Amino acid sequence: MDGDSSSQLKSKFEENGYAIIKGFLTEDECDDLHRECHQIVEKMNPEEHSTVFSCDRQTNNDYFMNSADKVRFFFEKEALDEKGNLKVDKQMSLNKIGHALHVFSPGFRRITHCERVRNICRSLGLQDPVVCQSMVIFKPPHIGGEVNPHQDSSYLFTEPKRLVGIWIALEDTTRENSCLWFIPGSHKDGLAGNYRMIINPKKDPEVGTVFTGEKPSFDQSKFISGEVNKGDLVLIHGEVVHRSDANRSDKSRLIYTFHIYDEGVAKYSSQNWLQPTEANTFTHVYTFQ
Ligand SMILES: O=C(O)CCC(=O)C(=O)O
Repeated sequence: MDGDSSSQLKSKFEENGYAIIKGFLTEDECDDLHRECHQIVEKMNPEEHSTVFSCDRQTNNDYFMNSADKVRFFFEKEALDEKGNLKVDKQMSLNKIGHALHVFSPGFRRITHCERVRNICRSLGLQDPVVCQSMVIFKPPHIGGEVNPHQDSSYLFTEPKRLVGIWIALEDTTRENSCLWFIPGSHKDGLAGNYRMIINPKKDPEVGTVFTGEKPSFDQSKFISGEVNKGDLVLIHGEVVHRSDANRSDKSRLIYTFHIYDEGVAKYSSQNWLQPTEANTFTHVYTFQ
């Protein structure tokens, strides 16, 4: 990235709370990650992983809470029958996999720590960017669930707030197959209602997290769509309000995303649901090999 485009990226990001980098990955790189993902799912035995991910009722159990240093599987609600058995092909059944692909899956590990990502972090002026989690989000055809309006800092809080999401389209992403939607500039208002998901202070294996603060509601008329092509990257500020719709189309919408905070200036909250473990999956972008 040259000097000019790098300062333009920073100013767009600071103005809108998100910014799109066209053609970040090549077609081949997207296809390689797609294949890797397919292989991971092929090896999965669905009976061992019957956990649904829902964004209103955050998945709360140990399977989710202990996924910081693993590659775990979370199903779409509509992929399972009332007994928890799969109703669809397993390749079309998942909401997401997470949260340590950036360490344990070679292609995702390589892309997360490549020079292009380092250059983006430098352009944003990040001193010591650390990846704390990574996910593939599937949005399978017909049953891909919606993601309600939210701010990422509600889930991965740092003090001061210094969280950035990196979201990469591995397929074309349109209104039809559920692109992201943003309220431009909403990051400037901070964390609405101080709404946060934190570890349940009362130990309970069934209720791993609770919400604090006031649940915000956001003006639906202010959202604008962020349609992108295969290989494009979207930078997401930790406080920008964003969402995506359910995917009722017959097209899939595969993306890879990871979250970075700046450990050079910010402290990661010990109340966040996802915590560093001995597996050292909080990786430093500038030095991790
Ligand atoms: O990929 C999506 O549809 C939503 C992703 C998102 O909102 C997030 O990762 O914060």
